[in-house]
Amino acid sequence: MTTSRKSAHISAVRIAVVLFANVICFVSLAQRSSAQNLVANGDFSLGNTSFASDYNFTSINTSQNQYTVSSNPHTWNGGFLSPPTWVDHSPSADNLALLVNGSVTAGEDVWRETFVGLTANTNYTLSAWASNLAPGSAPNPVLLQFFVNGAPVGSQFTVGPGAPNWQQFGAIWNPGASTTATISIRDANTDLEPNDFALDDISVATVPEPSPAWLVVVGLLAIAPYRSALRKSHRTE
Ligand SMILES: [Ca+2]
Ligand SMILES: [Ca+2]
Repeated sequence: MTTSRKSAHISAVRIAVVLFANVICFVSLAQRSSAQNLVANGDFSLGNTSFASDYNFTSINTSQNQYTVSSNPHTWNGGFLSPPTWVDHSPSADNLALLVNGSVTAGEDVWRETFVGLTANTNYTLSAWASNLAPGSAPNPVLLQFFVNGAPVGSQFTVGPGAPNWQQFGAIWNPGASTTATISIRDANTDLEPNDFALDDISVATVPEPSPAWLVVVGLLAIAPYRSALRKSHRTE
């Protein structure tokens, strides 16, 4: 093999590897986004139903450890933002989200749902979006994390400053041999101020593996630049 042909060969292999990685990533993300969300009321469009909480539901916020489901944080607590400055995360027209004044007691579930009929030994993506309800939360951030049957999964997520500032957090979790689980979200910040946040678009969904048919297509796409470069190097020798 000549030096120029070796160079073309190496370049083509590099392109193929990068292309293969990109296509695999695209297929994986597309399949994740199309997986069915098992959460009954993840976007809160149904209101205060189909989930549980250790917090107290109120129509007006008077203290910590309270929540509501609303489209307008300002009507719940006069210190919070109102639309159109603050809107929920879902594209639906109801604009409802879970609004929370963080608890001063550690270990309380902000949101909780029990799932049955899970597929054993299968990876699930646990995901949610969070936003501060009042600006200026940077020095004392909300600290969110998923829990399964009371045990933490993934890592603790620090909600960044500002509002509205919808940010996604989550974890990959596998139930092992079990087909039931109680999944919850907790806030590890137990301070009074500000520690006020919203949750929206909570999702529990399987992470499907790419199918063999997809892998064949991906493989053909990946080796196409290599075959093209090799043909060119043959012609120029
Ligand atoms: Ca929503
Ligand atoms: Ca608070």
